Amino acid sequence: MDSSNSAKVCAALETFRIELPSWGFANTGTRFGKFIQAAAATTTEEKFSDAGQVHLLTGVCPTVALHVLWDCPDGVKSTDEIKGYSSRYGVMPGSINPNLFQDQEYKYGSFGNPDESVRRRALRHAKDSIEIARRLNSRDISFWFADGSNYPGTANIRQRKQWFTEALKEAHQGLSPDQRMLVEYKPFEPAFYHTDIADWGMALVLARAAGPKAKVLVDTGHHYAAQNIEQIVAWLLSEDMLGGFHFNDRRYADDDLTMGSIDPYQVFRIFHEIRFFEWETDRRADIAYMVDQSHNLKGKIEAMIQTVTMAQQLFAKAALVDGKKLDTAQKNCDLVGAESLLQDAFATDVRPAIQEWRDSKGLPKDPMEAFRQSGYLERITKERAAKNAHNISSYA
Ligand code: PSV
Ligand code: MN
Repeated sequence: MDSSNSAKVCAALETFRIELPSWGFANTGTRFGKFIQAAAATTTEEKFSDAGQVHLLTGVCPTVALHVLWDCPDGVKSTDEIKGYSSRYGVMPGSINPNLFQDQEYKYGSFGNPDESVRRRALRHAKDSIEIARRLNSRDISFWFADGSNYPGTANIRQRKQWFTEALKEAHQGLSPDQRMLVEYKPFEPAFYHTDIADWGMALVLARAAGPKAKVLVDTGHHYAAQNIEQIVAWLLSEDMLGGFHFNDRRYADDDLTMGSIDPYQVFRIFHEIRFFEWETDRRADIAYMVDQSHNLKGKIEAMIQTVTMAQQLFAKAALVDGKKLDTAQKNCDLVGAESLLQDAFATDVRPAIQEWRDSKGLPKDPMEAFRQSGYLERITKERAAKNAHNISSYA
């Protein structure tokens, strides 16, 4: 790679940070059962410790996303403990994810539940989550709703839209000036006939209604197969409504596989749209890059390191597309020329330049190898095996 490309890769990496999900270090599974790993994290402290390892070795994951019900067992009171984990393990709390889907009360929905007392309870949880975020200095409160219905005719879709609008507006009023509300959409699962926020358009309408600090969150697994995600990204950018991403890959549904494992070109195209927007507007897009993955079979920390490494590679490749040349090719309708600019960037091996960058930061050139040599996995496997052995449970 020539030195100007190397410099582009390094400059891009300086700006790239990606947030890890606490739940990616925990035992997870499918609706058919959980596969328990001896080294999996079962406490918030262990999740911070594991996320801290990934940050130590990669240097680009300073924050960890928290899921309120799973990570803040005492709600708002958990925040002191969490601050302690944060300073002990060198990673800060990141986005705060309210849990509006797991309690029995939410069987027929949260903000969209026909029962007013359940809607109020959901709103209380949303406000508590905002307070947790405030105490932890977290900027983003990230809302995903499992609300929806399984059978035609069983839910008043327009009424539920109204309830969502009202609740999101009220939650928005509780935000501090520097906080943001992210609204995530998903067209299926666990509801299979309709979900209340099924796509980016619905999320956009609700975020606009909620208030100026609400933006849309794009989870790459939450689309129908073959949907053009980078076009959605381009539209949200042009509307100034793109707040963040949950990255994961998929083959069929919301598979939560490792980012870039199935279709790395898809992620590259997303990053390209963002870089091209930044080149054209000469301003940085304010986007929270986050991982949302469940590693059912792979070792969790290794899978996370693999994810971060892949994310850096794809971001760096996108930085190699020459905005000016692309703009000219597009204006001249030079289709092959324009497309080749993307293809050539994607085909460039950016790994040596990334290694150089890591070296210049005092980071291991190969974070995976460094992790395997570190002895961390052996230590936590010993420490956690007995606890995990008693954790066998199944959804079946
Ligand atoms: C739902 O599928 C989702 O993508 C939401 O972001 C949740 O918060 C997350 O997964 C974890 O279950
Ligand atoms: Mn998600």
